[in-house]
Amino acid sequence: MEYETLLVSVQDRVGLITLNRPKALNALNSQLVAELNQALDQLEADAGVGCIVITGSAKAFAAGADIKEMSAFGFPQIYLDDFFAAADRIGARRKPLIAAVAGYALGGGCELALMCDFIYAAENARFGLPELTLGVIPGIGGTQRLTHALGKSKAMELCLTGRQLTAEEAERAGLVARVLPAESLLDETLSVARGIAGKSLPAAMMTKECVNRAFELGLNEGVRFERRLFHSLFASADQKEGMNAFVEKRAPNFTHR
Ligand code: CO8
Repeated sequence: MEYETLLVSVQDRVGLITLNRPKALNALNSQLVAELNQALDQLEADAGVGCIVITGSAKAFAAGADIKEMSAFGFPQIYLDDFFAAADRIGARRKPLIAAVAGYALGGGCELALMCDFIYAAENARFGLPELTLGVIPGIGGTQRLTHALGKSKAMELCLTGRQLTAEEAERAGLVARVLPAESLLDETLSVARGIAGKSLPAAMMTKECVNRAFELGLNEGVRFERRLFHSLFASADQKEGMNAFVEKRAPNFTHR
């Protein structure tokens, strides 16, 4: 499938999506969001893909939603059209999704990274929600996901001031899983993605589901949910294979990869 705003490839069971609007620093317009969903649909439907990486350029993961596209919109049309509701589908994906962020991840770009399951950042990455500067607020989950990731005080400060976090500060605050040298960001991320894609896919997807439930359920309900999925995996060939392989001191050969 060909896209105008993305480059998409599959190698070693890893789907790689590169945001590709270099002249606009990968600003998210309606076309990019629609194509991103099409690409994710394609990769999620592909049984040969076990993990997906989203990245941008060396200068910008994405510098926000496309201000030029949005500037002329008015209410109630933007409400009637439910503008950018399609972006919510990105955060509802079931296969593991990693963001490899270099350069600017601002506004909608930061929110896109937050929709992924975890973020690896290059040393030059900058995270921020500058929407207030434009007379608006974050609109694709930023006030919620950033607050879950950082806690109230830091999230509130970032939303109210538009201050950008460096990669190092973002890692210290728990927004970013690891900071990597810019030149090895993508290779290292793809290597980690290949490791995940080599595991049992149902178990990886259930892991994602369980961790995400921690944001929605109380502790007891969350643990009960996790226990039910844990029990259900004992109906899978991969559980037998994974555990037998350990006992027999060999690498597992999973069926559902
Ligand atoms: N939208 C459209 N175009 C953009 C954007 C953007 N967000 N960011 C950069 N560009 C364009 C610039 O206009 C410029 O284009 P041109 O060459 O035609 O003038 C080109 O990209 C290069 O940008 P700069 O020349 O500005 O590059 P610099 O290196 O000088 O600066 C910055 C880089 C600091 C990243 C700067 O471009 C900037 O501040 N960009 C805007 C950042 C921003 O405010 N982002 C938030 C946008 S609002 C948002 O994301 C809301 C999300 C929620 C929507 C939900 C709807 C329901």
